[in-house]
Amino acid sequence: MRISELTFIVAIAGMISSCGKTGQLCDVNGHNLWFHSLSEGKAQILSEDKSTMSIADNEIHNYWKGKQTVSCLLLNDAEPELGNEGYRIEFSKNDIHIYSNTETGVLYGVYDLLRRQETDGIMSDGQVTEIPAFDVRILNHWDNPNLTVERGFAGQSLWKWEELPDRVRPEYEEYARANASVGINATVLNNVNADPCMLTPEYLEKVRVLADIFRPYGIKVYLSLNFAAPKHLAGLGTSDPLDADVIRFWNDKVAEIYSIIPDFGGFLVKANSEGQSGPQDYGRTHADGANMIADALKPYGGIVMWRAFVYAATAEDRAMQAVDEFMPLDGQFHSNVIIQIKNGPIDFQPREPFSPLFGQMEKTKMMVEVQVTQEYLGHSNHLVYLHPMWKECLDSDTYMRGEGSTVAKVTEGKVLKYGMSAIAGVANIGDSVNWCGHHFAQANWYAFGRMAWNPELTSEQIADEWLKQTFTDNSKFVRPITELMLASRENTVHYEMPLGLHHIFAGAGHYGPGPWEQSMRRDWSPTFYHKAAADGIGFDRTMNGSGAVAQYHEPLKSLYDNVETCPEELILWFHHLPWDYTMKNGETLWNALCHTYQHGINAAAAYIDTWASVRKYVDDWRWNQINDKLIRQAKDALWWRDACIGYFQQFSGMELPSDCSPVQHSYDDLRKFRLRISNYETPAPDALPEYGLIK
Ligand code: GCV
Repeated sequence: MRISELTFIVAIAGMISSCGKTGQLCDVNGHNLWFHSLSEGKAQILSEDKSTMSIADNEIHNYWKGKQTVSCLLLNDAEPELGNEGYRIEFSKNDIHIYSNTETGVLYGVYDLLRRQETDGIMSDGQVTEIPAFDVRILNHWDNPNLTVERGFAGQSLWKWEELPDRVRPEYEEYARANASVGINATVLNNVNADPCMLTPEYLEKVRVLADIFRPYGIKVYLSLNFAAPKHLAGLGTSDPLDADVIRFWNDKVAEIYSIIPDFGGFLVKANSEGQSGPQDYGRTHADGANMIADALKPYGGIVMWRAFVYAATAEDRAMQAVDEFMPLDGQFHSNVIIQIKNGPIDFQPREPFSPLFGQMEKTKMMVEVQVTQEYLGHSNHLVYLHPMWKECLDSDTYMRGEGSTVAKVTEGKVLKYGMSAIAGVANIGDSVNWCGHHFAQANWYAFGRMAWNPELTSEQIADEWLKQTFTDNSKFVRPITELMLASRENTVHYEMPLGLHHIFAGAGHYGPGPWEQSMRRDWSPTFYHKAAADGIGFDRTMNGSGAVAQYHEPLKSLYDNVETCPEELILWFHHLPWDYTMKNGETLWNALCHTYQHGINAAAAYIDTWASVRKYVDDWRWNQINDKLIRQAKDALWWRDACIGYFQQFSGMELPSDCSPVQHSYDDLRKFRLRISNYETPAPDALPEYGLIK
C-alpha cells in the first residue's frame, strides 16, 4: 500500500456512556437526531478547528467507546478505486484503520465506524469497503426567502436569511454534520419555485456563509434559479435563452457566484411548470434553456439539474406528459445537464408506478427525485417510513436494455455509461426543535442519505440502524417498531388511496380526502383521476384508454395493459373497472376497496397499542409526542375511509361488507368540513391541528 500522507488520530476509549446502550431513559426533545445514543441527549458542537480532519478527529475523540485504537490514513489518491469519497475500514483486535483518498472519505469512514458502534457492527477482524452509488446525493429545500417552506411541515425555514450573514446559528453546522453522517454531499437551499432575489449579491453573501460552514462536511451548495432572472435582476426585455444579452447575463452571474463560492455545485431548474417561466415562453425548448445555463457553468465544473415535472391543463393524461415532452429532446442536452425526474409520473402519490421516462431516454443523463417531506402522506402528523416506497421505484425494472435495467442502475449510470450520477430528496427539515415535525420523520431524512449512498440497503436494515441510534438498541423496542415502520407506507396507501387510486386530496393542502372535489383545472381535480361513476372506477390508461401503458417497455406494457396481469395494487391506476369486477381472491372490486380501507384503519389504530407496549423504552417527551400523533393518525385514517367509501358508495350503490366497521362520519359532514391543516405552508411546529371547519 502506498500511503503518501499519514494522519494519525488516537482514540480515547470509553469516554461516553449512552442512554441507548444502557437502557437509561433520558428526556430529550429529538434535536439530536440519530446521534441520540452517542451524545446522551446533549447538543454537541464539535471542534473550534473546522478542517475536515479535525472534525473527524473530534468525532472519534468524543464518541468512540471501543478498546481499539482508531487511526485515519489519508491515501491522497494512492487507491484510485476508492474514488473521491470511498473509504475502507480495517478491523483487528487492537486497531482500527480508516483509509480514504480524501478527507471527506475519512469523515464518512468515521461516521460509519460510529454507526457500527451503536448498531453492533464492529468486527474483531476483517474489512469493509464503501463507495457511494451516486456522485451527487442532494437535498432539495423548498424554502423561500420569507422563511416559509413550500410543503414544509416542520416549522419555518432553517435558513434565517434576515440574520445572515452576520448571525450564524449552530443549527447550520448541526445540519451539515447530520447530512455528512449519512453521506449526503449536496444541498439546494431554495425553493424550485424560485425567487430571483436568491441570485442577488446580497443573498449570495448569505449563501457564502452557509457554503463555508458546509464545506468541511463535504457538502456543496446549489441554488434553484428563476429562469426569468435576466428580466427581474438585470431589467432585460427578455429571458430568451438564445438572446446574446441573456447569455451574457448568465455567464456574468455564474462568474460572480464562483468568485464568492468557488466550489458552487450548480443550479436546479423548474421551468415551464406550474406557472414558472422557462424557455418555452420564447418558443425555445427545454434543451435550449438547460444548455444555455449548462454552458455558463461548464468552465467551473458546475451542473444543471433540469426538472421533468411538466404538465399542461389541456393534456388528456398528465401521467404521459414528461415522456411526450422530453423524449423528442433525447440526445440534445449538454454533458453537464441531468434531467431530474420524480419517482412517479404524476406527483409523489403514496403509490405510483415508476416514471416511464426512466426507461426511455437513452442519450440523456437522468436522476430520481423523491419527496422526503410528506406532502401526500399525512404531513408531519402521520408516521410513514418512506424508504419502502423509494426502493420500490429504484428496484423497478425499466427493461431499457433488457431485464435488469432497474431505475437504480439506469440512474447510477450502469446501464448507459453516464460519467455523472445523482439522486435528490425534497427535504422535510425546518426550524422545529426536532427538525422534521414528527420524530419518526427523521427516519426519512436518514433513509434518504443511506439510500443515496447505497440503494441496495434494505428498508429493514435502515430502519433497524436508525432506531438503535435514535432510541435504544433493546430488541424489545427495535423489533416491534421496525415492523411497524416497515408496514407503515403500505398501510397509508390502504387508508388513503388503495388499489391504484391517486390524487384524491382536498384542496391545495394535500392533507385530507376530497374525492368529490373539482378544481378549476381538471388535472388538479380528484374526480379527473378516480373517474368514479355508475359504471365503475379508475383511470383507463390501457391501449383502449389514454395509452399511457405504451410508454413502458415490454413486458410491462402488456402486463399493465391486461387487467388479468396488472398488479392489483395498481389496478385502478391503469384500468377503469366495474364495481362488481372480480378480483383475484374472488371478491368484488367494491368489497376489495372496502376491505383495503378497513385494513388501513385497523393498522393505524393498532400503532397506538404497539406504541403503548414499548412505553418503558422511550423517554416521556418523545413517547408522548409520538403517541399524540398516532392518535391523530388513527382518526385521520378513519376520516379518509369514511370520506372515500361514503363518496364512492353513491355510485356503486353497494353496501359495506359486514366485516367492515360502520362509517362514523356523515357524508354531509365530510363534504362540509375538511381535515384542518392550519396552513398551506409551515403550520406551527409541534401543533396538533384539531378537526375543524374549513369550508
Ligand atoms: C414546489 C407539487 C407540489 C408543489 C411543488 C411541485 C413541484 O405540485 O404541490 O408545491 O412546487 O409539486 O414539485 O414543483
